[in-house]
Parts: sequence; C-alpha cells; structure tokens
Amino acid sequence: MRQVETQYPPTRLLWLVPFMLIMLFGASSAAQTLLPLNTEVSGAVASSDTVSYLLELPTPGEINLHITGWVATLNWGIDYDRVYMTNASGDPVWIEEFGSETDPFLSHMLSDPDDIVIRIGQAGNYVLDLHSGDYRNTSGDPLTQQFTITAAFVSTADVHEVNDTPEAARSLEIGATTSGYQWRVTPTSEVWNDEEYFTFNVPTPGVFTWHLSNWTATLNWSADFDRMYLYDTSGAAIFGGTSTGSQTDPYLRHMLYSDTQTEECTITANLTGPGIYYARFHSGSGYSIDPWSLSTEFLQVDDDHEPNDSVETATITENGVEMEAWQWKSVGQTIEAQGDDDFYAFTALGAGVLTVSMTEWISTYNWGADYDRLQL
Ligand SMILES: [Ca+2]
Ligand SMILES: [Ca+2]
Ligand SMILES: [Ca+2]
Ligand SMILES: [Ca+2]
Repeated sequence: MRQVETQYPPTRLLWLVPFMLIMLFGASSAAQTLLPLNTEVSGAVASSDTVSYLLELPTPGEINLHITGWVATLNWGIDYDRVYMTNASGDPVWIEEFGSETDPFLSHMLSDPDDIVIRIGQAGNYVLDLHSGDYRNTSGDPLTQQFTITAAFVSTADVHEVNDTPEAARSLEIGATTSGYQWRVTPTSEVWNDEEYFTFNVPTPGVFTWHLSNWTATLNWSADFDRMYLYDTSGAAIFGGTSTGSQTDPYLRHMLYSDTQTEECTITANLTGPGIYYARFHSGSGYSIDPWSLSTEFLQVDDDHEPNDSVETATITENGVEMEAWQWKSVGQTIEAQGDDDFYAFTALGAGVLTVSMTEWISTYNWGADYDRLQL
C-alpha cells in the first residue's frame, strides 16, 4: 500500500503529475488560513484540491482535530483524501503507516465525523493541509467538500523544559511539590523519550524520598520502560543498595507505577554524603497529557563525629560524656549507608574498668550477615 502510486494504470499518470506537485509543494505555496484553536470553523475545498490552515501553538500539547461533513474517497486506486501537518521547517510532524517520505500524510480516508489526535512537542507555527480526493457525483462532476473543523487543544506546557540533560537539570527545592509532563520538546509528534533531570543539594547524609504520582509507567520489559536514576556531583551513576538496575544500566528504580492513580510511587535513597545530587526520570516509551506530580522530603542524619571510619579520624571521647551518633556510613556519595565503622579514642588515666554504655543500637542477629561488633 505504501507504493500505491506504482499501481496506477498509465492512463492516470496525466493527472498524477499535478497531483504529485501538490503533494510536493502544496504545503508551502498554498495560502494558509489561520485556524484558531478550540473554535469551530467552516471550510470548503474543491475536488483533488488542498486547503491549508495555519495553527499557532502557544505551547506543546495535543490537538484533537474534529472534522464533520467530510466525504471520504474510499478508493486506493484514485486520488484519495488525506491530512498532512508540517512544522516550521517544512517537515512532517507525523507520517502514518500508509504514508511515506514522498507522500507524508498522517491520516487518510476520513470518516464523518472524524477525530484525529495529533501530538506536538513544541510551541510554534504548524501547517495543516486537508487534501480532498477525487470527489465526484454519480454523473462524474467534481464536487466541493463542505465541512467544519475544530482544533481542540490541550496544553502540555512543562515549566521545567527543556531539562533533558544533566547540564539543564532543574534545581529541586526539598519539601516543595512540582509537576510537569512526560512530553519531549520536539516539533514533531514523537513526544516520548522525555527526560526530567533535577538537581538537589543536601546539607548532610540522610534519607531522601521522592513521591511521584500520576506518572505513566511503561510496564513492558521489551519496550523502553521508564526508569529513575541517581547521580553524584561528578555525574557518575549511584548504584547499589536497593537498586533494581544493573551495572550496565544502573537505575535506582524502574516502572514507576502505583497501584492506583491517586497513590504515589515512593522512592527512597540512603545518602551517605552531603552535596549536589542529580535525579533523572526517564519516560521511555511513555508520554501523557496528564501531568505528573513530584514532591521530596529529606531526613537528615547529622552525625558530628563523621567521618570517623579509621583510627586516623577517630572521635576523641571524654570520660563520662554522652554522645549522639548514628549507624550510618557517612563517606562519599553512595546509597549504601550500612556497614558504618565508628572509631572512638579515649585516654586511660591508669589501670581500671572501662564501661561503654550504648542505647538504641541496632544489632544484626545473623551469623551469616555482616553482624555488628565492638573491638578495642
Ligand atoms: Ca517533561
Ligand atoms: Ca524533559
Ligand atoms: Ca557513625
Ligand atoms: Ca563512621
């Protein structure tokens, strides 16, 4: 079907020439009528002619073209009706499965009424061409299409865009709630593969939590499923702990779904060091005109004695003085806070009995694990 032109008998070639010229030059040369958004407009187009509309999109979004009264030419063997949309560069925003590079239509053989959904990833001017097929009455006289058209528009304006690289990461205020769209910035319909990079700065080690809701997950292992990554100040991926990824694809979590739309997907990371981190939410194949919402919280693990993981960095203790400390590895920027070593130094004034009192220490009662130990 893609090579439909080659099936025309030779007698049709004469009218095919002007028809193909329309296809090649119609979008750029035809006078365009402004098609206001969310407004019904009446239109007319002669048989085998093309009417051009200009759409001015204030933001990225989704267009629902509602067309009534259009009569389709349901015949692959003749000049059939089709719909095209091109961006400011003159490139098609989308080509449907029966379209081709030489005839890049996004829809064909309209029904009455018809609703055509067109995703657009970027604000700007777009040209919509409606081409009437060879539309004739039973006597063979050409007929003019009389129709109405409405371009209903749903905005997907994302205040964080463009944030698709670490360099363009948006600063995330801990505790604040923000929202955006899984909708990549592109002057085409290929709005999937959006990336959301955020950066945040933590003053101490601690537990960082992301609450993500209304995210469109891609629950399909053979697709480019959605993932969340965490990176350190240098941009290196942080992997380990409760990560579900692998060394080759070191994501922290994948398929960020919640059981219900109102429930949120919660991701936590036990950060071992202060400083700047980057979080990346990879949409993969997913996209949505419903915004996601993200909030964060941070529980500080503010241990004045850290890092004290060696004899050289041992905390000097005073006889009889109580100290507060955490079992929380506090070196580097990792998400593996377990396995902390705390060195404390004291001076024995003479021979005697040393008593160490500890409260709220969490023991590991498992000989097979790295259990907790005290050494002198
Ligand atoms: Ca986005
Ligand atoms: Ca983005
Ligand atoms: Ca400690
Ligand atoms: Ca320590």
